[in-house]
Amino acid sequence: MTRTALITGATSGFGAATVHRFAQAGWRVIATGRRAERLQPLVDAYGAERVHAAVFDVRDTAAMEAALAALPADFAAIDLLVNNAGLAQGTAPAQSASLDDWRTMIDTNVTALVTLTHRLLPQLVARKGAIINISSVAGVYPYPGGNAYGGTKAFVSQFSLGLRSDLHGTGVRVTTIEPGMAETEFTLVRTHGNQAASDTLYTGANPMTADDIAEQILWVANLPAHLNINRLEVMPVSQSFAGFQVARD
Ligand code: NDP
Ligand code: 8X3
Repeated sequence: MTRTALITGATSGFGAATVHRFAQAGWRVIATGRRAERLQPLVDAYGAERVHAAVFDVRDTAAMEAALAALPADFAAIDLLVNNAGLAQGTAPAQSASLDDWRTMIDTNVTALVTLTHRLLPQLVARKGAIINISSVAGVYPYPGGNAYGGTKAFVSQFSLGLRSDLHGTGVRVTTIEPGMAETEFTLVRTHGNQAASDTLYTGANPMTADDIAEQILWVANLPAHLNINRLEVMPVSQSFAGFQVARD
């Protein structure tokens, strides 16, 4: 039986790579994002019977509802929700960070994620489906400038574990993937469009790729129904941990 996945943030990075991987593996995919011109090529590549583009801002609940109501019949029964849409904005210390940036991250990474999850839970329970939430190592290990972004991702990881508890006995699987550094548009967005900063971060660092993460998402989704990966933390070999810092008088 063909399964259907709804993948948010499919216009770029992990989400776009995941659409390719799932469509190639025979899934039906609902690909979402704001940039319609990035979604149409996915439909063109695999056909409208394999990929459906749903254009909406995840923070706009009415638009989200309208997109779900407009799903073609073949895409209406969702087996897997991949909550991937998200962003970091800013790297400044908390005391000089932009409150607008913080609110954008919370609205996108937290509020929109729980809204879509809440909306789809009844059918995921009915279908014994699965949820894969994209968190980050930034939600596990603090680093300077990670402040609100790390906070949103800590929420995603803990919310996922809470879902596991509440969904006990339903057969619904919930996984958090917590990636470290991967080269996507992530840093371009985080720096409000500074391509040079993005290039500097990734050059020579052998970061993970979007395909690396897409492969893990597909692996998790294809595991036997009696197995649940609770959390999967993954980094490039080139990235590890720094120590505690001490401020002296
Ligand atoms: P990209 O910037 O390449 O992709 C982000 C995606 O999220 C885009 O498709 C974008 O679509 C979508 N998105 C952002 N805001 C909204 C919105 N308001 N409404 C709808 N869609 C939105 O980054 P990544 O692929 O790297 O990021 C994907 C996820 O992975 C994020 O949650 C990120 O926090 C997480 N992550 C990334 C890591 C990395 O190093 N790259 C590491 C760990 C986690 P559009 O702008 O078209 O709407
Ligand atoms: C982003 C991962 O390592 O850039 O979620 O903080 S990292």
